[in-house]
Amino acid sequence: MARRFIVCDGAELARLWARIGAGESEELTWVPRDDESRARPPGFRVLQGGLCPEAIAKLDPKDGDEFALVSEEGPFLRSAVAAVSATAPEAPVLVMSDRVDPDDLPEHRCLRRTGLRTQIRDDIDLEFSHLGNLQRVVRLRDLLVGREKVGLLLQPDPDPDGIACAYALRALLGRKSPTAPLISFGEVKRPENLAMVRALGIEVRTVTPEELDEFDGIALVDVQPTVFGDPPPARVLSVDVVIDHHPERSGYDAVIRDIRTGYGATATILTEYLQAAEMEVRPKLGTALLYGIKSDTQLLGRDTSSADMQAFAFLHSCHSPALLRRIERPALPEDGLRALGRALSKTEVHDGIHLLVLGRVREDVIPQVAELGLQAEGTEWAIAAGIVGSDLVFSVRNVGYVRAAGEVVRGIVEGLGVGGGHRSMAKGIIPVKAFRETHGRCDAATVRRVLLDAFRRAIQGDDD
Ligand SMILES: [Mn+2]
Repeated sequence: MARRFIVCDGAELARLWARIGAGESEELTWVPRDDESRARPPGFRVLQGGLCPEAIAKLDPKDGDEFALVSEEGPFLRSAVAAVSATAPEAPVLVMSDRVDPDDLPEHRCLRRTGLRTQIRDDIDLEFSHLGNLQRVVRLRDLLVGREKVGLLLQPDPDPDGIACAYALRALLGRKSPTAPLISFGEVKRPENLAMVRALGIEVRTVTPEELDEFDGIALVDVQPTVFGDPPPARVLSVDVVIDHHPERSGYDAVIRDIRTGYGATATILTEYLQAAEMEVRPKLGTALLYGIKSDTQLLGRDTSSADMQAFAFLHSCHSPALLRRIERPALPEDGLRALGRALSKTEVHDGIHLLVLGRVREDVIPQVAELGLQAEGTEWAIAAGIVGSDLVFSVRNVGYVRAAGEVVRGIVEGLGVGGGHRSMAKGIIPVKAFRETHGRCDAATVRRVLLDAFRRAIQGDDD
């Protein structure tokens, strides 16, 4: 087995190392300072002959062995690096020092510097941050333990972040849906949100403000009371819990309030709670939280903090890839596939624009077709359009280095319908009636011609 030679400067650092506990393959040596007695730190032996190539040679370093040099003193570290280089030029060197700059060390091809104390310090700070989260969990549980029925209130048209958070909070409180239902003033509508509640088997109940009276506890996640109207229903202005990452609002009371505006998702806060409370995160919950973070941050792009990254990494190890796939790629219905087939038979990519007109389809087919359209060779913009109810709905995807999709779509629907989105994905809705009034008809050929024209103009700017 390859060995690690640890060379400590003085008894204090050697004792610190001994207290932390040496690794199995570590050979511990120390160089006593002039003023130090030779009282041997446990497990350590003196580096015979001091810091010189001969002393290092006596350790008999072999191929694959490594060195750690532990000191806060430049002269010590410079001699140590030089001595190792002279004896074992190929051996990697880890310098552990909080004070000495790597630039002040002799040239070495395989040398890393890290702080010994800062290493431990970082871990201590992390533990205190866990402790703070544990305290929040304890308070949450204390506050709600005696309540009969706690409503977990989400924003209207609840999104994956909110749904995942309520689901996690319910687990943290040790409750099931009868005593802690997910509730909202508006139903889950967007296809991707519906796909999530279906795949996870989570129920979100739509309630009226009056129905809040049946709850003797209310917790808001991923939302704050003042979002619910102007003025909001009186009952939500005084609640038990608010956990959110949106900008902090005033004008309401909450016994417990945890708002972290620097976070990309509220699911990150709940993930930290689960970690702090050392709760087992089952695949369903792990997948819900992972998807919550993924969708709120556009896969760790927009507004992502390092806390989101860490929560995501943790959740990645306990989520179910199959379940995530089912949420993100809902099964396409047969008639949707046939509509896609007809649209593909007319596929053309013009000026980087790939437009697929589907006719009447289920709404969730449209974004999936737009995704697919982006794969066509030469495509910078993919648009899938279809009729849903009495609306013309279109989804837009782009390659990411062109104009922002949301901006383009807002320009196109202006005066006709609604639209918006982000850098690389967007959605527009135009009532068929409004489309007909402006363009005469709303058949596939007209939709194709009008959308292509509009996108060309919007993407290329106003040079025609
Ligand atoms: Mn959110």
